[in-house]
Amino acid sequence: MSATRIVLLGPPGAGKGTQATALTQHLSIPHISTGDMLRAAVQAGTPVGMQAKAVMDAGELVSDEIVIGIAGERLAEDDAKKGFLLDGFPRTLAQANALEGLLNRLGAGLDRCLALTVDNEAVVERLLRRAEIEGRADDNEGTIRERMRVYDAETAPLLEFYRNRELLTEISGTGSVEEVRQRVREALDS
Ligand code: B4P
Repeated sequence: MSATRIVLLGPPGAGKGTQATALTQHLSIPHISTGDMLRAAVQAGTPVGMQAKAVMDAGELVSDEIVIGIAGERLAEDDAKKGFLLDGFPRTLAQANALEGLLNRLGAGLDRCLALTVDNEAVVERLLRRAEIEGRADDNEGTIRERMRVYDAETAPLLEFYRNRELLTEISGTGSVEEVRQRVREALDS
């Protein structure tokens, strides 16, 4: 089977992490989440984690330099040769251009960009529910709204970027986790 290389886009709380977990198990490819990698760095107290913590807690984006560095290192690992699903990366045009350059150098293009779309208020509710369960420092209402503003300003332009490359498929993220999972699979099969 040829490698499958997917970018998963969506605003905070759209269900990226949730759908990525199911999809990567289904496709047997690694799930690469820059959010998870950054949280692990914070937890471990590494220099990257120490720089990222305050930025993440405020709902802002960690610098392109740091994120491109950690994503690039992860994509160079052996298991990513069979494909990957990128969750939460790229999040800026600079990151998207860096990813394109990196994949060009590896002689490997992206196959698809899946973008989950959801209503803003539904997202706030989901993330506040997660706050009760997981207690993530960036899941409070003020920070959630800031993350949504940052998404609109910095990440939403990537929809156009991938549409222009004829890689974009938009999928409604509204409904149960299972309903969204079904839509994602149908989109990939089409
Ligand atoms: P992320 O970890 O990517 O956080 P996120 O946008 O909140 O998405 P997440 O995957 O966690 O949530 P999901 O939608 O699955 O990033 C965190 C921070 O790290 C960023 O704010 C930034 O500071 C930094 N960062 C990460 N990548 C970066 C980059 N490339 N550049 C710069 N900075 C970067 O799910 C949310 C909740 O909804 C879950 O509780 C889930 O159970 C629930 N849910 C999912 N689907 C549902 C459904 N269908 N119905 C009901 N609930 C659902």
